[in-house]
Amino acid sequence: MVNRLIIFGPPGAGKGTQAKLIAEKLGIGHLSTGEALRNEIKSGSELGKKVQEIMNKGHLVSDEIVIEIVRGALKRAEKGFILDGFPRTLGQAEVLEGIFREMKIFGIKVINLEVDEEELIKRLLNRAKLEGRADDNEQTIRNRMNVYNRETKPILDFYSKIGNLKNVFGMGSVEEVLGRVLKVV
Ligand code: B4P
Repeated sequence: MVNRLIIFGPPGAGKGTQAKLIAEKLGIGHLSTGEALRNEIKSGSELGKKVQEIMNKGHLVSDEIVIEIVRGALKRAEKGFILDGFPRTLGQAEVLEGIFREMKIFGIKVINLEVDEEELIKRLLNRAKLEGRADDNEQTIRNRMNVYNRETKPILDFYSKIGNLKNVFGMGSVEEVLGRVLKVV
């Protein structure tokens, strides 16, 4: 089993859901940049206030902020890691490759969860009811989908060329998807 993973996919694909289960199963660290940013907001810091404004519009937080979070978390992840929500731009993917080289981290696998757009919107609207996340209203969800298609999806080509991309069908129950992911890692 590979213990250095990146989980990738559009908003609502189930990255957070699967990453948590995979991390438990493999005994590795779960690093969610979305979660780390939400914690920064909760802390009430000046940085948190800036982050909140950006996330509530469905936009991406600046690379500098997210890269610092990731660098710190990778240093602490001695038993391996699953990165969830990072990278989200080609720039972040390139910086991440540099960090991996610098920290001598090799043999990474990228899991891409494939889910229909209609199902994504349904899941996010449902999450809005359950968790009341400020970025889960219909207008923001549409913005996040556009941002994903424009800025995040091109990363798939990057990983496909490196040769470590594994596509996983992300429809069906959480357990079914987990089973498929565990098969490819
Ligand atoms: P994230 O926290 O990463 O959230 P997400 O992409 O919307 O959702 P995810 O794919 O994790 O779905 P989940 O498991 O919750 O990002 C939020 C924001 O943070 C971004 O918009 C951005 O502003 C900022 N951000 C984060 N990383 C950044 C970065 N690197 N750079 C810049 N900005 C960054 O699943 C969704 C719902 O579906 C849940 O309710 C879940 O219970 C349900 N679900 C999951 N699997 C299911 C299944 N198989 N069947 C039915 N429902 C399912």
